[in-house]
Amino acid sequence: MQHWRFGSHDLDLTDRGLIMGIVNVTPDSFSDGGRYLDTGRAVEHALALIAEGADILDIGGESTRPGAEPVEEAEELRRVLPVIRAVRSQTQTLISIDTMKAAVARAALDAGADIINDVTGLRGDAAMLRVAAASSAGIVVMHMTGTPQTMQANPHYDDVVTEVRSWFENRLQLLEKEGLPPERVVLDPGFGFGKTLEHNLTLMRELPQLSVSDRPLLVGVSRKSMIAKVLHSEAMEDRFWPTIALSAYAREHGARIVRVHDVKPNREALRMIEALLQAA
Ligand code: HH2
Repeated sequence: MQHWRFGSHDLDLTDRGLIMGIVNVTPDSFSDGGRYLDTGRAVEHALALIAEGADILDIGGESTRPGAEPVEEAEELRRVLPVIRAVRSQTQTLISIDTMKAAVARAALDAGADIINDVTGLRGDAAMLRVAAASSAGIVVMHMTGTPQTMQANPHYDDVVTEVRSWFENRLQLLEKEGLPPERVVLDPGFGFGKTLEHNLTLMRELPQLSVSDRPLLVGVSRKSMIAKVLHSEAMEDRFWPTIALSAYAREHGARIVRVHDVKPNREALRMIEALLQAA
C-alpha cells in the first residue's frame, strides 16, 4: 500500500499515480525560463495544466539548474505568492511550493499551498525542518549532493543506489524524531542533482530498490539534460517524447508521482501503464 497523508488528504497512490505539473515563475529555468515570469501568464499556464489533468501544481520562483544564480527571498516571494493566491482562489487542485527557503515555504502555505517541495531534502535552510514539522503540509524530500551551484562539479558515489537508499532511510528517521511523521513524506532520488548520466541511469533502472518504508517515490526527469546526453541533441523539443518514455518506465518500476512540464501525454502514459499493471 502506498498512502500519502497530509492536511485533510489521504491519497491512495497504490494503484494510481499522480502528475505534478511544473509552473516555473522564473526568468532562467533550464527549459522554460522567462515564459511564465509574469503572474498572469503563470496563472494561465497553471490553469491549463489543471485542464490537462495535473493532480498537483508545483510552483517555483527559483531555478535549481546547475550553476543557477540564487534568488533573494523577497524576489522569490514576489514571484510565487500572487500565483499561488490566484490559483488557490480558482481551484481546489493541490499546490506544492518548490523552494529551498523556509520563509517562502511558510508564506506559500499561508497563501494556500498544500505541499513543500524542497530539493535540499529540508537541509538547505536551518529553519525548514521546523516550518515543515509545525505545518500539516505534505513534504517532498529530494536527494541532492551539494547545492545547485556546486552539485555537478564532480559527483562521486561508491554505490549510488545504496547511498541514496540509506540517505532516504536516515532522513525519514531524523524527520520523524523532529516531529514529521513519514506518512506525510514522499521521496525523490533527485535526478540531475549531483549525479552524472551514469548515476541517473542507474538510479532509474534500480528504482524499486529505492522504495523505503512504503513511502511513495516521486521522479523528476522532465526535459532534463540526461536525455540530451543519451540522444546527443541539445534541442529542447527532442526531450519531450523521451520524457514520456521515462515516465512510463518509472511508473512501471514503482514511482507514484511524476513531475513534468507536459502534463497530458505523461498522464496518458501513467494511465496506460496502470492498466497493464492491474491486468497482470
Ligand atoms: N527538478 C527541478 C526542480 N525541482 N523538485 C523535485 N522534487 N524533483 C526534481 O527532480 C526537481 C525539482 C528542475 O526542473 P525545473 O523546475 O524544470 O527547472 P529549474 O530548476 O531550472 O527551474
